[in-house]
Amino acid sequence: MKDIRQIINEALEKIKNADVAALESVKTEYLGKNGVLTQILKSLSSRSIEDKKRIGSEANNAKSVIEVEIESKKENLKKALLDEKMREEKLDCSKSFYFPFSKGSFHPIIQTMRDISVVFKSLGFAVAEGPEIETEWYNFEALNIPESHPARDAQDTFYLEGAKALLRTHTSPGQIHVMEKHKPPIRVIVPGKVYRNEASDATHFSTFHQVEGLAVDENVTFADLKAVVSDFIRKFFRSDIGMRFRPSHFQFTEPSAEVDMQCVFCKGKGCRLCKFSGWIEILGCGMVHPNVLKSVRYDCEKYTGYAFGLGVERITMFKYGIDDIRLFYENDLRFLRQF
Ligand code: FA5
Repeated sequence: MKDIRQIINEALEKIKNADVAALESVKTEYLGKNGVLTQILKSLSSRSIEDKKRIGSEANNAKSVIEVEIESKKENLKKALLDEKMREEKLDCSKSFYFPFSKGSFHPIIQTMRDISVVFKSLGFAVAEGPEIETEWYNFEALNIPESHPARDAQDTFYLEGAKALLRTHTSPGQIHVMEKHKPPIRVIVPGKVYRNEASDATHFSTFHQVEGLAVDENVTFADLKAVVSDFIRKFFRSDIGMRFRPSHFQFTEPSAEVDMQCVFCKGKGCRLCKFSGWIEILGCGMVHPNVLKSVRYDCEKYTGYAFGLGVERITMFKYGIDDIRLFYENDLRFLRQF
């Protein structure tokens, strides 16, 4: 009894003054395989049953006392270390300091794509992505534009050399990817970069961005399309800006329409930008053509849908009053810093 009490006192004294490394040696010395207390317990085999009970219980009790003390000392040491670190690394957030770099910002096109996504998400649309390199099937055939159809010439295509692949000319192939993977009901937008082999001017560029929209379900009508597009434009521009639906033609929609916005540069009077019409086209849309639904094996008797493709550069020009699309891609910091 006396010995064990002495052992405890001795161990507690060592623990009191130990650092992290010393704690480990104390642990080995008393509780380890060949530790003092383990030896005592091992030696009991030759003793009487009464001794075994009494000394065994005292030794086990001593083991737990020492173990608890080591753990609590460890915690205290850890806390002290952390406190010291916090003291050393303390930041005075009230101090102002000189930061020699100007803050970066998102490119206006990326910012617009994010803003567009926020509005459509609020209208219940999910956001998906499609590849920029496509096959003719996704970019044309599945969209009801067969080979040798004149509609293929309407979008001058960059073909990849030696491969039967091309740079997508619009985000509409995104419709096919989504429908192949999911069953109706579908409400999705597909934002992305598109490429066309065409000459640039103030409102056209060879690389630009579109946001595709697609909704497919039972009983979807043109009225739903009109409501969603009008609601989007109101929310995006935060005003009742002049807009009109104009009948048009796309192979993948029937009926088809284009949406024009009243030219913000001349307020509809007619200028160089709107080609003196007072309106600038911002999106194409329509009811998904039954052949497109068939190409993804949807039941076109049961489901109908609408789709739209929005020009991101065009609506960014509108929002900020930018009169030349090429400004987005010149990387002139004086232009970019305004956003
Ligand atoms: C299309 O690309 C169709 N895929 C849109 C569509 C989708 C119709 C779904 C029906 C259903 P379009 O070629 O008109 O259509 O282009 C759509 C929009 O992209 C245009 O309204 C315009 O805002 C923008 N756009 C077209 N060409 C250019 C260009 N070269 N530079 C910048 N923006 C362009």
